[in-house]
Amino acid sequence: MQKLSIIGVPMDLGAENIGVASGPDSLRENEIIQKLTDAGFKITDLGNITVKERASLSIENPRAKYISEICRVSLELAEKVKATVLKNEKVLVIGGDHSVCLGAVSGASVALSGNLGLIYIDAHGDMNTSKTTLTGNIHGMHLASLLGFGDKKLKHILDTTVKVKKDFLLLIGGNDFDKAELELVRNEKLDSIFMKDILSKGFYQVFEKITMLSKNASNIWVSLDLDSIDSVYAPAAAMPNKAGFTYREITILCEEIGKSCNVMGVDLVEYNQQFDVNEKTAELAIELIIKLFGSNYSWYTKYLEKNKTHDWNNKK
Ligand SMILES: [Mn+2]
Repeated sequence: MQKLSIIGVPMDLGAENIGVASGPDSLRENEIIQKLTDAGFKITDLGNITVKERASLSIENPRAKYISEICRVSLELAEKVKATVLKNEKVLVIGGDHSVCLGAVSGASVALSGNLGLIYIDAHGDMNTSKTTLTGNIHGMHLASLLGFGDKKLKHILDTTVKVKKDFLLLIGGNDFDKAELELVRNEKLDSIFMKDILSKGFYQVFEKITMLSKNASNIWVSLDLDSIDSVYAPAAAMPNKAGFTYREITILCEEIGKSCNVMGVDLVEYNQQFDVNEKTAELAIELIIKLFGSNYSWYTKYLEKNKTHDWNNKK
């Protein structure tokens, strides 16, 4: 049975105060551990990393708010992820805001000596630096750091290597990129499929690019920001998106990734329980995580399980 460790990072310091710190415990309340176990994984819950309260901290640098605490948490997370990957276990990191991706991917990359592809599903670029940022929020910068750009403190988590090589990155579902981020995508020739590309050319190219990346990178990390999903289906995304993926699109996308790639880690970020409607975002998040790790879970699998009255394979 495939082993999978869960690490919660209740950190919201990378964003404005948007209520995402309760993400890990909310998903546990929605029985993520039981559901992953039912889907065929042997789960170890490593608990939550302790993050200092926003009120107890001061902003030293308004262009990279709470950078010291974010770097401290990222290092602790990176060490935990690295140790787990070295034991040949899969990892699920539950945020928190998207800046938890920095420590998670840094730890996995160092454990795998940089042989790590990153599939980044997000409406935003998260590729500003402390020079180009409009908000000073680090959840809009960590991807630039993972690619080796921007502030040294952020890009040198664990060591000074570049954590994600440019041709090992695939951006999917972009809608709202800042000017500086679009320039970076263009100048560095980053592989990206914006929502507009999907609408104009169809999903086929997305599947093609996923297959290509899985051939180049034998290990894949998936970073899933809930704001890539239409707010009808994911109302509890911290920054709700009216133009994101539908339920049909995001479930099939995650299923395809899970089937065609060796997904060794996932971070699921930007969940705000306060906005949820009958827990539907939490339930969708759990479904997508299970699909990304190559197994299945949906209303249909539950329906079949509940209604199974006869074992057709048993000839008696
Ligand atoms: Mn994001």
